[in-house]
Amino acid sequence: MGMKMIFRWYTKANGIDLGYIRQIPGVTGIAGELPNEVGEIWKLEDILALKRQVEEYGLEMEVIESVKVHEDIKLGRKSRDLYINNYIETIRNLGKAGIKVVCYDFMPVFDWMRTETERRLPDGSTVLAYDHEVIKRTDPLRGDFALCDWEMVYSQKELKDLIESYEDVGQEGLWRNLEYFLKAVIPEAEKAGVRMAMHPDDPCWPVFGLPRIITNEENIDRFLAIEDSPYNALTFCTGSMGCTADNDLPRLIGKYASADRIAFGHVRNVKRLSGRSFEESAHFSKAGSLNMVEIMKAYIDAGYQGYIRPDHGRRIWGEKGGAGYGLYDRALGAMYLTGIWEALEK
Ligand SMILES: [Mn+2]
Repeated sequence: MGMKMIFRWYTKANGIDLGYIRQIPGVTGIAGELPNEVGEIWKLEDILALKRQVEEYGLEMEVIESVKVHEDIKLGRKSRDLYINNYIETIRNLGKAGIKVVCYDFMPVFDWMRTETERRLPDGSTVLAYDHEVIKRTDPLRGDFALCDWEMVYSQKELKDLIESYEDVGQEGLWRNLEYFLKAVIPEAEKAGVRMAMHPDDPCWPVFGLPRIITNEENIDRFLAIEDSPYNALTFCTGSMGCTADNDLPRLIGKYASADRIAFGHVRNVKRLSGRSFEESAHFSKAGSLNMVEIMKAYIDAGYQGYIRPDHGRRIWGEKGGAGYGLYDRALGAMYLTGIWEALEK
């Protein structure tokens, strides 16, 4: 197999046992993280300690997901240079520890956005869901914000200040701030041997009037052209890009993987509902709107050698905690994707 199947693993006291992850056939490593505050430098010794912990279970840690970008960078505030320097220092340390790929995103304020974390499907499992009508009638500035965990990340005042700051930045301002970030970081990432892998916006359109730019082919082309280097790459997420039928996923995977601009693939299904609403689903093609065989075939046809992981799973078999990131359904997803890959390859 040319690609490496990995599994996202959170550094939590009560997180998923690495010993369980190694029991999923075909999974050779994890995408790891450190619990640092956004903007802090990741210390080399901490990264190495985490890597050793993972390797004790016979698993690799060559991918980090994610190193978050400080809001001051996205907003283009004066303090951004300090945070960009810290970011570069983190990338250098990750490179020294043998990390090959860093997943990150450039979404203002919220990264993923859903309106429910426990929508029950007919089979009794629960999934994350996004109801566009709920988003349209929600105004986070009015204080009626009660969406999926974010109210625990920001206070009402912080949220208000942030959202108002982005009104001045706008879509083109966000592009300029991304360009400033990439011009500084990509040459250093290249020296460090670390591929920066941008995750698309999830969902791939603006929410609450906040700008979002990594959403479609035109914008991804624009993003990749800012620094024309394999180190300025994508985490191609089929679940995020697949929120709209406008994105032709197999064609885009073929295009970007052939050009060596995909460093990491998040492969999962999503079920598109009416309007812009959607719910997450099992990885199985029939469970959602995406053709997973065509998606995996696009990777194989492009000769893809990078990392792939199953993405969000349902909550099944009585599992608690970690919305989207339990063990069981993601393990089924990994196995299903590996099966498609093997069948196509043989
Ligand atoms: Mn993803």
